[in-house]
Amino acid sequence: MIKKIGRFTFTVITVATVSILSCANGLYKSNTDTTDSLSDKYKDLFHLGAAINEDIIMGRDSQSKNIVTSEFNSITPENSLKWMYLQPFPNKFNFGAADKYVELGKKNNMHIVGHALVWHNQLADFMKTTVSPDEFTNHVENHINTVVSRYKGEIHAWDVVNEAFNEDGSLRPSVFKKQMGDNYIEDVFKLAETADPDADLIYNDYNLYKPAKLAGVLKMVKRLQANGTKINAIGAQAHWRLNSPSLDEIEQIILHISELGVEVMFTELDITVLPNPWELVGAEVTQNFSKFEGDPKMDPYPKGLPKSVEKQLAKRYEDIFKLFVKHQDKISRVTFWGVMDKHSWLNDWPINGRTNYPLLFDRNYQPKKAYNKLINLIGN
Ligand code: 9MR
Repeated sequence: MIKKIGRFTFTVITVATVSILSCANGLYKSNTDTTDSLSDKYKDLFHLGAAINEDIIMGRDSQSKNIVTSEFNSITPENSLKWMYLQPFPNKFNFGAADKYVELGKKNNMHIVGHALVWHNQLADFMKTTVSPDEFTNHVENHINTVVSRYKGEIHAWDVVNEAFNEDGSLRPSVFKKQMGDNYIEDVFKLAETADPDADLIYNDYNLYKPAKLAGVLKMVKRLQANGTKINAIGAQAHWRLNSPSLDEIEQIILHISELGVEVMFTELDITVLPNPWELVGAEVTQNFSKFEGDPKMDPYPKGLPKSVEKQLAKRYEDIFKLFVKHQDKISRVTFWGVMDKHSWLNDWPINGRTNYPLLFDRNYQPKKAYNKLINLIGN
């Protein structure tokens, strides 16, 4: 028991000097005793991953990198493999960061995820201005063939298509749909399969706790299956809140997806603790919230998270993971969208410049209460 609570308590007791220095400098101390890391604890259940940014990939943030290589056994590139970075101009590929990313994963024996081949966001400008459908389709084929083949056998799983559905379950009117037609999802899954027949192929999206949206995605999966098109998993992104979605809603995602015989992945987990501007101004997602920038009501914890909220966050993570453990046979990966709070995208979305606390490691690279809850959930 002491061992379980004690990964970090243990450090404090036995190597007090080092540990005090560690905290003062904000250093993450990797595990030196025999206590398991987070991914060790969950290794028989599912992969545990983190999305990593370019500073980590390029070796400019060694403390985050130490956390990633000690605590997680899977990585996803937060931005570096998106189209606008990989192929900013027609047939001009930049593989610098992508190669380093894959090298990091291989060196540490990790489950390496590719994110994302087809997405309307962070797409190269030339794709938005290409007018002929044939030319557009050729670019998509070239992109998928070039990128997936380059990392064949090295990137184990690809987010082939990201965020293709509207909230009502209809197909988003993206440039891919416009140029390639309503069957484009199936077409690009086939291209990815041809380029690396052994890679796992994932469809990834947010808000799948909304029944109408999930229904749209499930219908697409059934169509692919009926046509013999390979699809291994649905990735539910999991950008969630302290009180929403409910555990029941999350469980429904797991049950519905697994019913189709595909794996369930929670691919972008983080939990915001900040006020939600949509509650103030309605649900219009295209709102510009810049008027809230600098408003203390919308950024209540600039100097630290109150103990009560920290506890709430830890409990929320614990409840969610209890559910994941219950359905471990259906879930193959859980990935956090980032490593430590300071670098989370949620500090700048949907309002710029706030102080958010959505992850397991704090601004000093130290594990939070939520981390301990997740470690303690699994026995030795
Ligand atoms: O975390 C990413 C952030 O750094 C980028 O600015 C943003 C641009 O849209 O994309 C973020 O990652 C997104 C992911 O690729 C797809 N699902 C939603 C994630 C959060 O926006």
